[in-house]
Amino acid sequence: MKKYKVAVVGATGVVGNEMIKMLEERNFPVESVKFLASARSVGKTLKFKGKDIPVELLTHDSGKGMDVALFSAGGQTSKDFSPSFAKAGCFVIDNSSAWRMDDNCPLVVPEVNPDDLSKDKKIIANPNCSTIQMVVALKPLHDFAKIKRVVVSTYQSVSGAGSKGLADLESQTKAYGKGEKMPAPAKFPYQIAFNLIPQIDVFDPNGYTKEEMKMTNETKKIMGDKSILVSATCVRVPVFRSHSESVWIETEKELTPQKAKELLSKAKGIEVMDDPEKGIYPMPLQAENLQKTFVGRIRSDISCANGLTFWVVSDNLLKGAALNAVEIAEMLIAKNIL
Ligand code: NAP
Ligand code: 3JN
Repeated sequence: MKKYKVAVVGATGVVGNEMIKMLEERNFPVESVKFLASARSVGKTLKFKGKDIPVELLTHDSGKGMDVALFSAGGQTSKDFSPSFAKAGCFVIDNSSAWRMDDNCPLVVPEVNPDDLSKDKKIIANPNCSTIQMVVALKPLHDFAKIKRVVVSTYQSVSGAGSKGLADLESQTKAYGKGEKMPAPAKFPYQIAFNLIPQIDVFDPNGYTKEEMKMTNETKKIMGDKSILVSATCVRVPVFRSHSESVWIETEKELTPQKAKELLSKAKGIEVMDDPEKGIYPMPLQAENLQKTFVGRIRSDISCANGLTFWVVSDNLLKGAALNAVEIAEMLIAKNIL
């Protein structure tokens, strides 16, 4: 089997760390790895399959000789450096929002739109975590009943906000437990422990946040259907890992909960956990470190015709970020593009 030279850009970050683990766990055919980050990290080493790999400084020459690079170093770094990787012939799979809405860049969830990948499109965007887990569940339902409208509320864990987000929840919870003065938040605008913050990212003039508008715009592009209407409310919750979503859809054709369960049970990447009488439904703690998207609480909306509502949970650092990126690379290989 052919093996590939793989770069991880932002290797020292929360998502970068998961990318390295996914490459290892999924036994991605690696010939060599290169771990890249900022000047702050030069001198550090990271483990790959038991070996110490030095972290190198990201430069415009870093892509030379590489086959594929997984980027998770923020939008500006991606805007600055992805083009030089692509020019060197290296495929870039970027986790930031930098390229998602660019018409020349595919925005891909392998279960939904693998055919958007092509040889000549070297920069590929990985969608936002909240979008990914939602479209994995929407796709089989859309193919059967055509979704007209989606109303979604998210319950997003602090790991979506990186290492400072994780540190805020940990330090605030510890301080509360010890009866100490609450430390000032380092990442979020307010205390997150024992609280909910109905703001993720900054507000747009239309009253939605940028995170919410990502869900609207990315869903249309991935599903290849501009007519799907999406209204999102994104909320940060005091959970370390895994995002949860309450999703409501209105379909053109009738879709019973039984049919939805059947379609979702057969869909790749999904596990239906839906037995309310036994108290079985997905929860963020149970989804942690797992590679599936879990769906439960599937029921008809009693307030309107052709309405269906359900609950979706997935590990935001895996399917929402690192796993989807590695699956895109695997799909490039399966399609003989890489
Ligand atoms: P993080 O823990 O803060 O890590 C940031 C990483 O980027 C670190 O490795 C950092 O290197 C590197 N970096 C920052 N500036 C750099 C520069 N100028 N040159 C090279 N490397 C640089 O953040 P994270 O949670 O892993 O998230 C990273 C990015 O992934 C986010 O900004 C976002 O764009 C994307 N993300 C996407 C999703 C999604 O929904 N798919 C979810 C979360 C994050 P140093 O350690 O050297 O500073
Ligand atoms: O907050 C979350 O749960 C997900 C955050 C994603 C994120 C964080 C910082 C910058 C993104 C993203 O992937 O949309 C970005 C970005 O715009 O690149």
